[in-house]
Amino acid sequence: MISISLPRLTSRINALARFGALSGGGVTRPCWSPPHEEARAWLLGELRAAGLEAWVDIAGNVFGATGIRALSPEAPIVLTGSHIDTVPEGGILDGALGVLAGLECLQAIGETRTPHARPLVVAAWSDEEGRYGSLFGSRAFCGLLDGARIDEMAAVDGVRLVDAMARAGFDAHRAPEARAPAGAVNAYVELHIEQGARLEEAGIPIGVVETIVGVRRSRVVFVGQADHAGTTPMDRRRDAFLAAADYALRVREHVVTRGSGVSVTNFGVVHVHPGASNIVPGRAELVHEMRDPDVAVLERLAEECAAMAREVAGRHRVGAEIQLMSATTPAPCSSRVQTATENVCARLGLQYRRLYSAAGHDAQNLASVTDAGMIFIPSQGGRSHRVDEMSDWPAIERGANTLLHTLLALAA
Ligand code: HGY
Ligand code: MN
Ligand code: MN
Repeated sequence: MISISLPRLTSRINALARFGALSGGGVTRPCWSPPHEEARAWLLGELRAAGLEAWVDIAGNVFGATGIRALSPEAPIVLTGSHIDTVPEGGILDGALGVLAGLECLQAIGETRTPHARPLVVAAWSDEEGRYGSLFGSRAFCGLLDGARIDEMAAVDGVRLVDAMARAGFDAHRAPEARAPAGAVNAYVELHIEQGARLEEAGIPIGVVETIVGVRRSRVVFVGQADHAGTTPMDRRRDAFLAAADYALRVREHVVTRGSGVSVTNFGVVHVHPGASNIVPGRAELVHEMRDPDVAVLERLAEECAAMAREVAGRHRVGAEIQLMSATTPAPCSSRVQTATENVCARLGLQYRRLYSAAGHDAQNLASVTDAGMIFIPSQGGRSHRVDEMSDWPAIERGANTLLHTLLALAA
Protein backbone atom coordinates (compact mmCIF):
# COMPACT_ATOMS: atom_id res chain seq x y z
CA MET A 1 0.00 0.00 0.00
CA ILE A 2 1.58 3.30 -1.06
CA SER A 3 2.17 6.00 1.53
CA ILE A 4 3.25 9.61 1.71
CA SER A 5 6.78 10.79 2.57
CA LEU A 6 6.55 12.47 5.97
CA PRO A 7 10.10 13.94 5.72
CA ARG A 8 9.22 15.60 2.41
CA LEU A 9 5.87 16.87 3.73
CA THR A 10 7.55 18.15 6.90
CA SER A 11 10.18 19.95 4.87
CA ARG A 12 7.55 21.70 2.73
CA ILE A 13 5.42 22.68 5.75
CA ASN A 14 8.49 24.24 7.37
CA ALA A 15 9.50 25.93 4.10
CA LEU A 16 6.05 27.48 3.59
CA ALA A 17 6.09 28.66 7.22
CA ARG A 18 9.01 30.95 6.36
CA PHE A 19 6.82 33.23 4.24
CA GLY A 20 5.43 35.79 6.68
CA ALA A 21 7.20 34.13 9.62
CA LEU A 22 7.03 36.01 12.95
CA SER A 23 10.05 36.22 15.24
CA GLY A 24 8.16 34.58 18.12
CA GLY A 25 6.76 31.77 15.93
CA GLY A 26 3.66 31.59 13.76
CA VAL A 27 2.94 33.51 10.58
CA THR A 28 1.08 36.52 9.23
CA ARG A 29 0.48 35.89 5.50
CA PRO A 30 -2.71 37.66 4.34
CA CYS A 31 -3.81 36.99 0.78
CA TRP A 32 -2.36 39.27 -1.96
CA SER A 33 0.36 40.53 0.45
CA PRO A 34 4.05 40.29 -0.57
CA PRO A 35 4.75 37.24 1.67
CA HIS A 36 1.64 35.54 0.26
CA GLU A 37 2.66 36.25 -3.34
CA GLU A 38 6.18 34.98 -2.62
CA ALA A 39 4.61 31.84 -1.12
CA ARG A 40 2.45 31.46 -4.24
CA ALA A 41 5.55 31.57 -6.47
CA TRP A 42 7.27 29.03 -4.21
CA LEU A 43 4.23 26.72 -4.35
CA LEU A 44 4.09 26.89 -8.16
CA GLY A 45 7.75 25.84 -8.22
CA GLU A 46 7.09 22.93 -5.86
CA LEU A 47 4.10 21.74 -7.91
CA ARG A 48 6.15 21.77 -11.12
CA ALA A 49 9.15 20.13 -9.45
CA ALA A 50 6.78 17.37 -8.30
CA GLY A 51 5.92 16.70 -11.95
CA LEU A 52 2.50 18.37 -11.95
CA GLU A 53 0.97 20.77 -14.45
CA ALA A 54 0.54 24.02 -12.50
CA TRP A 55 -1.36 27.24 -13.16
CA VAL A 56 -3.06 30.20 -11.45
CA ASP A 57 -6.61 31.18 -12.34
CA ILE A 58 -8.00 34.72 -12.66
CA ALA A 59 -9.18 34.73 -9.03
CA GLY A 60 -5.70 33.86 -7.78
CA ASN A 61 -6.38 30.17 -7.10
CA VAL A 62 -3.32 27.95 -7.64
CA PHE A 63 -3.76 24.48 -9.18
CA GLY A 64 -1.45 21.46 -9.57
CA ALA A 65 -2.74 18.62 -11.75
CA THR A 66 -1.77 15.14 -12.93
CA GLY A 67 -1.68 15.26 -16.69
CA ILE A 68 -4.24 17.97 -17.49
CA ARG A 69 -3.83 21.71 -17.99
CA ALA A 70 -7.43 22.82 -17.81
CA LEU A 71 -10.73 21.70 -16.29
CA SER A 72 -13.46 20.23 -18.45
CA PRO A 73 -16.64 18.18 -17.98
CA GLU A 74 -15.13 15.70 -20.48
CA ALA A 75 -12.61 14.64 -17.79
CA PRO A 76 -14.12 15.35 -14.35
CA ILE A 77 -11.40 15.68 -11.74
CA VAL A 78 -11.01 14.57 -8.14
CA LEU A 79 -9.92 17.71 -6.34
CA THR A 80 -8.22 18.33 -3.01
CA GLY A 81 -6.70 21.47 -1.50
CA SER A 82 -7.05 24.24 1.06
CA HIS A 83 -5.40 27.67 1.41
CA ILE A 84 -1.97 29.27 1.98
CA ASP A 85 -3.25 32.59 3.32
CA THR A 86 -3.36 32.96 7.12
CA VAL A 87 -4.99 35.09 9.79
CA PRO A 88 -2.79 37.68 11.50
CA GLU A 89 -0.44 35.91 13.97
CA GLY A 90 -1.74 32.54 12.85
CA GLY A 91 -0.29 29.05 12.85
CA ILE A 92 1.72 27.15 10.25
CA LEU A 93 -0.85 24.38 9.59
CA ASP A 94 -4.24 26.11 9.07
CA GLY A 95 -4.69 25.71 5.30
CA ALA A 96 -1.05 24.87 4.60
CA LEU A 97 -1.58 21.27 5.72
CA GLY A 98 -4.31 20.63 3.15
CA VAL A 99 -2.41 22.17 0.26
CA LEU A 100 0.94 20.50 0.99
CA ALA A 101 -0.53 17.12 1.94
CA GLY A 102 -2.48 17.24 -1.32
CA LEU A 103 0.73 18.00 -3.22
CA GLU A 104 2.48 15.14 -1.39
CA CYS A 105 -0.33 12.72 -2.26
CA LEU A 106 -0.25 13.60 -5.96
CA GLN A 107 3.54 13.33 -6.03
CA ALA A 108 3.51 9.92 -4.28
CA ILE A 109 0.84 8.68 -6.71
CA GLY A 110 2.88 9.93 -9.68
CA GLU A 111 6.16 8.45 -8.46
CA THR A 112 4.62 5.02 -7.86
CA ARG A 113 2.61 5.18 -11.11
CA THR A 114 -0.47 4.22 -9.10
CA PRO A 115 -3.38 4.01 -11.53
CA HIS A 116 -6.38 6.34 -11.18
CA ALA A 117 -9.17 6.76 -13.70
CA ARG A 118 -9.88 10.42 -13.00
CA PRO A 119 -7.33 13.28 -13.07
CA LEU A 120 -6.20 14.43 -9.63
CA VAL A 121 -5.80 18.11 -8.82
CA VAL A 122 -4.69 20.07 -5.75
CA ALA A 123 -5.80 23.69 -5.21
CA ALA A 124 -4.71 26.59 -3.02
CA TRP A 125 -7.82 28.82 -2.77
CA SER A 126 -7.28 32.56 -2.47
CA ASP A 127 -8.31 34.55 0.61
CA GLU A 128 -9.95 31.69 2.49
CA GLU A 129 -9.57 33.66 5.74
CA GLY A 130 -11.66 36.41 4.24
CA ARG A 131 -9.48 39.47 4.84
CA TYR A 132 -11.39 40.99 1.92
CA GLY A 133 -14.39 38.63 1.71
CA SER A 134 -14.67 35.14 3.14
CA LEU A 135 -13.74 32.08 1.09
CA PHE A 136 -13.10 34.36 -1.90
CA GLY A 137 -11.25 32.07 -4.33
CA SER A 138 -13.44 29.01 -3.88
CA ARG A 139 -16.55 31.24 -4.16
CA ALA A 140 -15.28 32.43 -7.54
CA PHE A 141 -14.47 28.85 -8.63
CA CYS A 142 -17.96 27.67 -7.63
CA GLY A 143 -19.77 30.57 -9.32
CA LEU A 144 -20.87 32.07 -5.97
CA LEU A 145 -19.03 35.40 -6.22
CA ASP A 146 -21.27 38.44 -6.74
CA GLY A 147 -19.33 40.58 -9.21
CA ALA A 148 -21.52 43.61 -8.38
CA ARG A 149 -20.11 43.67 -4.83
CA ILE A 150 -16.42 43.51 -5.72
CA ASP A 151 -15.89 47.28 -5.70
CA GLU A 152 -17.17 47.55 -2.12
CA MET A 153 -15.17 44.57 -0.77
CA ALA A 154 -12.54 45.79 1.69
CA ALA A 155 -10.58 44.70 4.73
CA VAL A 156 -11.58 46.06 8.15
CA ASP A 157 -8.58 48.43 7.97
CA GLY A 158 -10.12 49.94 4.82
CA VAL A 159 -7.76 48.43 2.21
CA ARG A 160 -9.92 47.68 -0.86
CA LEU A 161 -9.84 44.27 -2.56
CA VAL A 162 -9.42 45.82 -6.00
CA ASP A 163 -6.29 47.63 -4.84
CA ALA A 164 -4.79 44.65 -2.98
CA MET A 165 -5.32 42.36 -5.98
CA ALA A 166 -3.99 44.97 -8.43
CA ARG A 167 -0.77 45.23 -6.40
CA ALA A 168 -0.43 41.43 -6.73
CA GLY A 169 -1.10 41.62 -10.48
CA PHE A 170 -4.76 40.55 -10.55
CA ASP A 171 -7.91 42.33 -11.77
CA ALA A 172 -10.51 41.79 -9.03
CA HIS A 173 -13.36 42.61 -11.40
CA ARG A 174 -12.51 39.55 -13.52
CA ALA A 175 -12.49 37.11 -10.56
CA PRO A 176 -16.02 35.78 -11.38
CA GLU A 177 -14.54 34.47 -14.66
CA ALA A 178 -12.75 31.81 -12.56
CA ARG A 179 -16.03 29.86 -12.42
CA ALA A 180 -15.29 26.20 -13.23
CA PRO A 181 -17.22 24.56 -16.07
CA ALA A 182 -20.27 22.66 -14.78
CA GLY A 183 -19.47 19.00 -14.23
CA ALA A 184 -15.70 19.55 -14.19
CA VAL A 185 -15.30 18.30 -10.59
CA ASN A 186 -16.32 14.76 -9.67
CA ALA A 187 -15.41 15.05 -5.94
CA TYR A 188 -13.56 17.28 -3.47
CA VAL A 189 -11.90 16.25 -0.21
CA GLU A 190 -9.89 18.59 2.02
CA LEU A 191 -7.50 17.69 4.83
CA HIS A 192 -7.51 20.23 7.66
CA ILE A 193 -6.59 20.54 11.32
CA GLU A 194 -9.70 20.37 13.52
CA GLN A 195 -8.88 23.71 15.16
CA GLY A 196 -10.70 22.39 18.25
CA ALA A 197 -10.09 19.84 21.00
CA ARG A 198 -12.74 17.17 20.37
CA LEU A 199 -10.55 14.61 18.56
CA GLU A 200 -7.57 15.03 20.89
CA GLU A 201 -9.74 14.74 24.03
CA ALA A 202 -11.41 11.62 22.62
CA GLY A 203 -8.06 10.14 21.56
CA ILE A 204 -9.35 9.68 18.01
CA PRO A 205 -6.90 10.27 15.14
CA ILE A 206 -9.28 11.05 12.24
CA GLY A 207 -12.37 13.26 12.02
CA VAL A 208 -14.86 12.72 9.20
CA VAL A 209 -16.73 15.98 8.73
CA GLU A 210 -20.52 15.72 8.41
CA THR A 211 -21.42 19.40 8.11
CA ILE A 212 -19.68 22.79 8.08
CA VAL A 213 -21.03 25.81 9.96
CA GLY A 214 -22.31 28.97 8.37
CA VAL A 215 -20.45 32.12 9.41
CA ARG A 216 -22.37 35.42 9.52
CA ARG A 217 -20.38 38.69 9.82
CA SER A 218 -21.96 42.13 10.34
CA ARG A 219 -20.60 45.60 10.91
CA VAL A 220 -22.42 47.18 13.90
CA VAL A 221 -21.89 50.92 14.34
CA PHE A 222 -23.05 52.98 17.34
CA VAL A 223 -23.06 56.75 16.83
CA GLY A 224 -23.16 59.02 19.89
CA GLN A 225 -21.44 62.36 20.45
CA ALA A 226 -17.76 63.07 20.88
CA ASP A 227 -17.27 65.28 23.94
CA HIS A 228 -14.63 66.42 26.41
CA ALA A 229 -13.76 63.49 28.69
CA GLY A 230 -13.24 65.79 31.69
CA THR A 231 -15.76 68.54 31.51
CA THR A 232 -18.80 66.65 30.21
CA PRO A 233 -21.00 65.53 33.14
CA MET A 234 -21.42 61.73 33.22
CA ASP A 235 -25.20 61.94 32.83
CA ARG A 236 -24.90 64.08 29.70
CA ARG A 237 -22.60 61.80 27.74
CA ARG A 238 -23.72 59.91 24.64
CA ASP A 239 -20.88 57.44 24.76
CA ALA A 240 -20.80 55.18 21.65
CA PHE A 241 -18.25 52.80 23.14
CA LEU A 242 -20.37 52.10 26.24
CA ALA A 243 -23.30 51.25 23.98
CA ALA A 244 -21.07 48.90 21.98
CA ALA A 245 -19.76 47.23 25.14
CA ASP A 246 -23.30 46.85 26.50
CA TYR A 247 -24.40 45.33 23.17
CA ALA A 248 -21.47 42.87 23.06
CA LEU A 249 -22.13 41.57 26.57
CA ARG A 250 -25.87 41.18 25.97
CA VAL A 251 -25.38 39.46 22.60
CA ARG A 252 -22.93 36.96 24.06
CA GLU A 253 -25.42 36.07 26.79
CA HIS A 254 -28.23 35.81 24.24
CA VAL A 255 -26.34 33.56 21.81
CA VAL A 256 -25.23 31.24 24.61
CA THR A 257 -28.70 30.99 26.21
CA ARG A 258 -30.97 31.31 23.16
CA GLY A 259 -28.81 29.80 20.41
CA SER A 260 -28.80 26.15 19.40
CA GLY A 261 -26.33 25.05 22.06
CA VAL A 262 -23.51 25.03 19.51
CA SER A 263 -24.05 28.65 18.36
CA VAL A 264 -21.02 30.84 18.92
CA THR A 265 -20.38 34.57 18.62
CA ASN A 266 -17.30 36.78 18.59
CA PHE A 267 -16.28 40.44 18.45
CA GLY A 268 -12.75 40.32 17.04
CA VAL A 269 -12.60 43.83 15.59
CA VAL A 270 -13.43 47.01 17.59
CA HIS A 271 -12.79 50.57 16.38
CA VAL A 272 -13.47 53.63 18.59
CA HIS A 273 -13.51 57.10 17.03
CA PRO A 274 -11.92 59.66 17.36
CA GLY A 275 -9.80 57.37 19.56
CA ALA A 276 -8.15 59.71 22.06
CA SER A 277 -8.11 59.16 25.83
CA ASN A 278 -9.56 62.61 26.52
CA ILE A 279 -12.52 62.39 24.14
CA VAL A 280 -15.82 60.63 24.88
CA PRO A 281 -16.16 58.16 21.97
CA GLY A 282 -18.51 59.58 19.37
CA ARG A 283 -18.50 56.44 17.24
CA ALA A 284 -17.84 52.76 17.95
CA GLU A 285 -17.67 50.08 15.26
CA LEU A 286 -17.80 46.33 15.92
CA VAL A 287 -17.48 43.39 13.54
CA HIS A 288 -19.97 40.91 14.97
CA GLU A 289 -19.58 37.26 13.94
CA MET A 290 -21.97 34.39 14.65
CA ARG A 291 -21.70 30.71 13.64
CA ASP A 292 -24.05 27.75 13.65
CA PRO A 293 -24.55 24.59 11.57
CA ASP A 294 -28.19 25.61 11.00
CA VAL A 295 -28.89 28.65 8.81
CA ALA A 296 -32.36 29.13 10.36
CA VAL A 297 -30.76 29.54 13.79
CA LEU A 298 -28.28 32.06 12.39
CA GLU A 299 -31.06 34.09 10.76
CA ARG A 300 -33.18 34.05 13.92
CA LEU A 301 -30.24 35.18 16.06
CA ALA A 302 -29.40 37.92 13.56
CA GLU A 303 -32.92 39.35 13.81
CA GLU A 304 -32.87 39.15 17.61
CA CYS A 305 -29.47 40.84 17.79
CA ALA A 306 -30.60 43.65 15.49
CA ALA A 307 -33.51 44.32 17.83
CA MET A 308 -31.10 44.30 20.77
CA ALA A 309 -28.84 46.83 19.01
CA ARG A 310 -31.77 49.21 18.61
CA GLU A 311 -32.84 48.70 22.23
CA VAL A 312 -29.30 49.27 23.58
CA ALA A 313 -28.87 52.34 21.37
CA GLY A 314 -32.04 53.81 22.84
CA ARG A 315 -30.86 53.18 26.37
CA HIS A 316 -27.55 54.95 25.68
CA ARG A 317 -29.19 57.73 23.61
CA VAL A 318 -27.09 56.89 20.55
CA GLY A 319 -27.81 55.68 17.02
CA ALA A 320 -27.17 52.13 15.74
CA GLU A 321 -26.53 50.89 12.20
CA ILE A 322 -26.09 47.21 11.20
CA GLN A 323 -24.60 46.19 7.84
CA LEU A 324 -24.28 42.54 6.83
CA MET A 325 -20.71 41.95 5.57
CA SER A 326 -20.82 38.25 4.64
CA ALA A 327 -22.84 35.13 5.35
CA THR A 328 -21.57 31.71 4.30
CA THR A 329 -24.06 28.88 4.01
CA PRO A 330 -23.78 25.86 6.31
CA ALA A 331 -23.04 22.83 4.14
CA PRO A 332 -23.69 19.12 4.65
CA CYS A 333 -20.75 17.02 3.43
CA SER A 334 -21.22 14.28 0.84
CA SER A 335 -22.03 10.84 2.24
CA ARG A 336 -20.02 9.38 -0.68
CA VAL A 337 -16.88 11.20 0.49
CA GLN A 338 -17.54 10.44 4.15
CA THR A 339 -17.99 6.74 3.41
CA ALA A 340 -14.88 6.64 1.21
CA THR A 341 -12.88 8.19 4.06
CA GLU A 342 -14.29 5.78 6.63
CA ASN A 343 -13.49 2.78 4.45
CA VAL A 344 -9.90 4.03 4.17
CA CYS A 345 -9.70 4.45 7.96
CA ALA A 346 -10.87 0.85 8.35
CA ARG A 347 -8.20 -0.35 5.90
CA LEU A 348 -5.51 1.69 7.68
CA GLY A 349 -6.71 0.56 11.09
CA LEU A 350 -7.49 4.13 12.18
CA GLN A 351 -10.31 5.02 14.56
CA TYR A 352 -12.47 7.86 13.28
CA ARG A 353 -15.37 9.99 14.45
CA ARG A 354 -17.96 11.91 12.48
CA LEU A 355 -18.27 15.53 13.62
CA TYR A 356 -19.37 18.97 12.45
CA SER A 357 -16.85 21.68 11.63
CA ALA A 358 -17.11 24.77 13.85
CA ALA A 359 -14.74 26.51 11.44
CA GLY A 360 -15.66 27.64 7.97
CA HIS A 361 -13.89 26.10 5.00
CA ASP A 362 -13.67 26.24 1.21
CA ALA A 363 -15.27 22.78 1.17
CA GLN A 364 -18.59 24.41 1.99
CA ASN A 365 -18.47 26.21 -1.35
CA LEU A 366 -17.31 23.09 -3.22
CA ALA A 367 -20.34 21.30 -1.72
CA SER A 368 -22.52 23.48 -3.98
CA VAL A 369 -20.97 22.03 -7.18
CA THR A 370 -19.76 18.52 -6.30
CA ASP A 371 -19.51 15.74 -3.71
CA ALA A 372 -17.41 17.48 -1.04
CA GLY A 373 -15.99 16.35 2.28
CA MET A 374 -13.26 16.97 4.82
CA ILE A 375 -10.81 14.97 6.88
CA PHE A 376 -9.68 16.39 10.25
CA ILE A 377 -6.64 15.61 12.38
CA PRO A 378 -6.37 16.60 16.05
CA SER A 379 -5.05 20.04 17.03
CA GLN A 380 -2.76 20.14 20.06
CA GLY A 381 -4.89 21.55 22.88
CA GLY A 382 -7.46 22.52 20.25
CA ARG A 383 -5.32 25.60 19.55
CA SER A 384 -5.70 27.48 16.26
CA HIS A 385 -5.67 31.03 14.90
CA ARG A 386 -2.73 31.61 17.26
CA VAL A 387 1.02 31.26 16.80
CA ASP A 388 1.27 28.04 18.85
CA GLU A 389 -1.26 26.17 16.65
CA MET A 390 0.25 22.69 16.04
CA SER A 391 -0.48 19.01 15.49
CA ASP A 392 1.75 15.99 16.16
CA TRP A 393 3.80 14.87 13.15
CA PRO A 394 2.48 11.29 13.40
CA ALA A 395 -1.05 12.79 13.30
CA ILE A 396 -0.07 14.74 10.20
CA GLU A 397 1.25 11.53 8.59
CA ARG A 398 -1.97 9.62 9.43
CA GLY A 399 -4.09 12.42 8.00
CA ALA A 400 -2.06 12.66 4.80
CA ASN A 401 -2.17 8.90 4.23
CA THR A 402 -5.92 8.92 4.84
CA LEU A 403 -6.22 11.69 2.26
CA LEU A 404 -4.00 9.74 -0.17
CA HIS A 405 -6.17 6.63 -0.17
CA THR A 406 -9.41 8.59 -0.09
CA LEU A 407 -8.32 10.43 -3.25
CA LEU A 408 -7.46 7.11 -4.93
CA ALA A 409 -10.82 5.63 -3.90
CA LEU A 410 -12.70 8.64 -5.31
CA ALA A 411 -10.61 8.66 -8.51
CA ALA A 412 -10.90 4.93 -9.16
O1 HGY B 1 -12.65 31.37 10.45
C1 HGY B 1 -12.72 30.21 10.11
O2 HGY B 1 -13.60 29.50 10.49
C2 HGY B 1 -11.68 29.62 9.19
O3 HGY B 1 -10.52 29.36 9.92
N1 HGY B 1 -11.42 30.48 8.07
MN1 MN C 1 -8.41 29.77 9.55
MN1 MN D 1 -8.41 27.02 7.28
